[in-house]
Amino acid sequence: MRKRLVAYGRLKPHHIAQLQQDFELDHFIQLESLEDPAFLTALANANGLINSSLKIPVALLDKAPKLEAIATISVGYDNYPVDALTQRNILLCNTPDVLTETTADTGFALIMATARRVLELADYIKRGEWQASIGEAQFGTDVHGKTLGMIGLGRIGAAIARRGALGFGMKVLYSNAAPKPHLETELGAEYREMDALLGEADFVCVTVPLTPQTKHLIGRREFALMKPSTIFVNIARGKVVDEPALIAALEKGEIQAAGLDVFEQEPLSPESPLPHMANVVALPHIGSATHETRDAMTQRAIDNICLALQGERPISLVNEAVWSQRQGTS
Ligand code: 8YV
Repeated sequence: MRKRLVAYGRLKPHHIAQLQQDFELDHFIQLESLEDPAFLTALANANGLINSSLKIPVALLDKAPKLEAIATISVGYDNYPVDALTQRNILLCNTPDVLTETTADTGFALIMATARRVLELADYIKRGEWQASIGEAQFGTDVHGKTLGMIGLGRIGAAIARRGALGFGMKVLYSNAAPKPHLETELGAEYREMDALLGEADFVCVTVPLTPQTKHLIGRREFALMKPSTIFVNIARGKVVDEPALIAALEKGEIQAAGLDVFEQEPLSPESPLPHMANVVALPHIGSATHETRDAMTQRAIDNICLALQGERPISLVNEAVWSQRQGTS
């Protein structure tokens, strides 16, 4: 009997056709609530789930007793109860690698846009205010040759650091759970304790995953350690930063500017002052959002779920323990 798959999120026709070749597919583009009866019926019979942005609570797993594997169309997996999935022997697969360079491009776009005040000055010209040569009030800050402080130096962090060091002659500092000797050799990157990095860097760029340990990693104390000229960039997850502390630091001039792709609440609350602040460039979580990369991420998720449901090892697996257990090696 063919296995049953639930897919959540917008998919291109060729991706849907591919899934329908192998599975009985129940596809949901948007749900008002996780209690949607059609969704719950589909989930009750599903062997697999492919998901872009639904947050999956443990209680939902109780409603999916046949679930063998989940493929998320994202590298981050903070939307999933990983321990509960592992306990239930459910594989969780993600999409690293294919989005690394695109997300690093977005990170660098934020560095450039904040430092050179791109949006603010594009608005200035749109308002018809460019009537004489610009003056010091419109000057920006150099990026090349400055010090880039990376909080987290995983795949995406390393790709941003590479752009900084090799493309812009920046000195790279990093703070990370594990030292990265190969990047020290390749980029001349230097390890720092986080507090020291915050005081030294001209640009502080956050790329750590969201975990209980990194929630509000950057808050009032950390902003106070930064220089008034620091430009802060968050391309990771909003909850890594205490947002009221960030707003206060920007208002008080404790830091110069912020480039933000992610927020504590997404979509961003209409009440948030952040997108309206002159020294903030706010983007609607577009880190990996290009045609090419989203296609590649979806294809990776499809490949992962196909392999997992055929009993083969998925390409990118979050909870390795489930696979080892299935192989009888743990
Ligand atoms: C996702 C992301 O596409 O991959 C991630 O972790 O943040 C984005 O690139 C987004 O979460 C929607 O699934």
